[in-house]
Amino acid sequence: MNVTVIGLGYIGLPTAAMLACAGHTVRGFDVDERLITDLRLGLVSTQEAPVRDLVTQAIRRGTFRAGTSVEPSDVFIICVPTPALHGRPDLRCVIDALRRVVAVVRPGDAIVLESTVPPGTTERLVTEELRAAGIIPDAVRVAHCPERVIPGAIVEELRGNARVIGGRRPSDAAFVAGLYASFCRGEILQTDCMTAELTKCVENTYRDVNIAFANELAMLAEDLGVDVYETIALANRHPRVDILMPGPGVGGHCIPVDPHFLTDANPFVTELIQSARRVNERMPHRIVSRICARLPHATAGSKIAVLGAAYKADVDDARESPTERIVELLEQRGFTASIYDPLVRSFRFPLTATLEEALRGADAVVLATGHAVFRAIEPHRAAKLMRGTLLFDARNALDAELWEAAGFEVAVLGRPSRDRVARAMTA
Ligand code: SAJ
Repeated sequence: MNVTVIGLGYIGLPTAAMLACAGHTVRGFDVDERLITDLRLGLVSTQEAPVRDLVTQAIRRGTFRAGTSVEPSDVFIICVPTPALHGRPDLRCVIDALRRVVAVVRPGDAIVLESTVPPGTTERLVTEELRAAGIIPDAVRVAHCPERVIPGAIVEELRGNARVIGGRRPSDAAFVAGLYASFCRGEILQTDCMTAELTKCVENTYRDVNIAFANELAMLAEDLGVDVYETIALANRHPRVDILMPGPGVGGHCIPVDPHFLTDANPFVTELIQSARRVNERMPHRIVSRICARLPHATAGSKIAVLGAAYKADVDDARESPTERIVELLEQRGFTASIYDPLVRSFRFPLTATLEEALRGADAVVLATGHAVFRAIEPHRAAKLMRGTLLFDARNALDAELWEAAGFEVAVLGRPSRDRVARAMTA
């Protein structure tokens, strides 16, 4: 088939390449002209090696071309961002993409929306845009096929994950299912548009609520003087319990956003979802309060080294990263934050060029992202560079004993301090 993929970001680009390698003729469109120029030159700038390899392969085969306009095609797949603006879904990119599609769409073509949207959006927007262009909506096939891949394992999950395809009519879902079956080895589950939209939002909201539960347990465990990681590990040995891990908050462009699509649909019946959001949003406060409690003699301008700007381990993406809020709160309290992340290229706050620069003269160091490179830091070297001796590990990712042996006072989110444990045991 001739397929056009609109939006060549972390989902659209690998999807386009996957289809091109499966034998389709694929054209990619993006509003970012520099990205198009780079792709035409064969330059693929993504940190995930399998994505780079796949896109390079598709370009070499000649079945994938990037362009600056949307041209006629059998299928149009829209993979553009749908952020939340002040807690409400911002659908401007989807509308812009749809307008480009309806300008060239022909009867019998299919429009597939992969972007996460609030329930009811696909049918409503596509119908509105087709009508506005004078096209009878029923003449076009329409489906919502939410992306489900996790950054860090995109290619593997694109191939292997089950897909949910919601069609406006069962025949629309069946048509699109045929296309996705050409590269997806996972099960392809067909339903209607609204169910597919709700399912996607539910998946990410489930994760947000589960992490909020873990974060609440971390705070409770600290107060009780118990190690939350041991507790979660033991509870997860129950065959029907699966609690996620606490952390400094929930980042990324999906999980902190998608629950709003549900709460916005009905604020009165989504109290649990709203509470979970609040718990996760407050985690940076908890971390900064614990750091401040440990640095009672810190003066204005005391330096805190923050390791990690990415929203999670081993990715280069810093969107909605909890580090942003941690830095804001540290600065509000008069600290100077020096942030180091060797994977991230652009961040709201300046990043130091080296680890040494971040640590030199610091009164404390906070681990905000569990990158593998941070686990390789030599604590003795860090101790020599720093002025203070506090390590706050918000990811439970570092070897506390090793850091303590190098003279650090180690505080871990969800773990009581060791002196507190000792006091409790002698009481
Ligand atoms: N996090 C925790 N504790 C955990 C797991 C994650 O605090 O136990 C934090 C991470 O540090 C990060 C945030 O949650 O800040 C989100 O990370 P993630 O790895 O849970 O998810 P994403 O945002 O990278 O990808 C999610 C995935 N959704 C689900 O697993 C249900 C992915 O499959 C979706 O395709 C993606 O959102 C999306 O684009 O919607």
